[in-house]
Amino acid sequence: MTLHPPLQVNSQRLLGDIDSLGGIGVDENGERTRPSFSPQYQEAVEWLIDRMRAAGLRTRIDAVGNVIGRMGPDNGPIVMTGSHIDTVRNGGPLDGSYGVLAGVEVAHILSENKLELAAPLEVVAFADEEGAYLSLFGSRALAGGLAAAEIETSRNWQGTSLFEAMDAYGFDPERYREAAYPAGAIQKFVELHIEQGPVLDTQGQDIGIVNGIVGMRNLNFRFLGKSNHAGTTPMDMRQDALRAAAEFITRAYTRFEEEGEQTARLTFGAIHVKPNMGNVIAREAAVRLDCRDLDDDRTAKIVDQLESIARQVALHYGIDADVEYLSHDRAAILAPDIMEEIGRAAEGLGLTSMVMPSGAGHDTQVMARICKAGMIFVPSSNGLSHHPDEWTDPQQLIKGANVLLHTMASFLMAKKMQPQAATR
Ligand code: HGY
Ligand code: MN
Ligand code: MN
Repeated sequence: MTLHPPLQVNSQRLLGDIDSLGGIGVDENGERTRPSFSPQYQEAVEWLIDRMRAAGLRTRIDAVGNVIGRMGPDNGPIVMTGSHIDTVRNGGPLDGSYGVLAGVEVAHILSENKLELAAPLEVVAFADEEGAYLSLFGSRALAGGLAAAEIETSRNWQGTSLFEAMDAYGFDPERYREAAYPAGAIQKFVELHIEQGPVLDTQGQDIGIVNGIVGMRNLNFRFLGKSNHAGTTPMDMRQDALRAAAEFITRAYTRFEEEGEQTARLTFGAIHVKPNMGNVIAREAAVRLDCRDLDDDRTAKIVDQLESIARQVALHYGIDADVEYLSHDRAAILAPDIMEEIGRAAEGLGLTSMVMPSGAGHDTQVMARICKAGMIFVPSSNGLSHHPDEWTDPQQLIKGANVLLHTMASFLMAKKMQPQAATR
């Protein structure tokens, strides 16, 4: 539904906010790294709370660190938008932050125009979306169903558990269940996000209307051999964990290509070696697997195949191997009526759009378990993301934010009021 004259976000304010938040957590090497439960993240949270309050939102931080801004009626099922402000290591300025700040801007416009809301609006920055400790942690806590063991066992690469990180940051990890919303409390959730892939950019489309989000399985394959001297140990008398891990990775990709998987994605993005010294045969090599597809059965089949390859390789090199299941976020199909509303908003604003799946994981796939959920994409230049050069044309960012504004307004408006045009 579009309003006349059409509401518009304040471009200068939104782009300024994106720039300001993008400057938080940038180290002396110019790298932006803002994992949840870190001092850099805390600085971003404090900045965000100020911006939320300036937009007329009442703010709170829940039991697991989700930052929540609210306006409108005290009761009634909530219309929610949001994303995340944590980043990957050396990440870009838009992944997550764009959706949170566009949500704050929506609130700002609604309050500036004194629009009467039929339902409460909440804008959320979810904790640890990137999974420094546990993938999609904040939305999983908010949606409910998180097991205490997941908080105790999930660790970052340095070995700090989520439990320890929360505790050190000032939260009581035992109280994580308090973050869960009661069933039915949220009626709709919409997330605005950069696509993080090349489709919209190459197809020249303004808006992506997301119909599904891939499921993600994260595992740790550990190869356990024996350290020894690099010079004196004959080649046929070694238990070399790193050589086994290298062969495992190669055979995994070979099998994946032989199977001709088209929609699935396989990534070994990280490896930890002990003792990690050039003149010592590795006693341990842990490789991190990220496997995705819209079809959860397909990723289950792929993981089974990789587990049998790991066992064969370990046998061949006379070493042990084990697998740690880190997280499994199920694929999500998004709500057709929210997709329709996004399409109407884009059309009303004279923008081109296309329906597409998301190859990236998002909090929306968790929220889809408890309410009607939708996602709006804008193009990523050259499809680049999880990279400091992640970039989207500012005009595209504004178009996406206006589509979010109109989509949210259509869900929130009590009656079709004639607001004055917002200030630019
Ligand atoms: O990994 C992802 O897909 C998301 O950016 N956390
Ligand atoms: Mn993201
Ligand atoms: Mn990301």
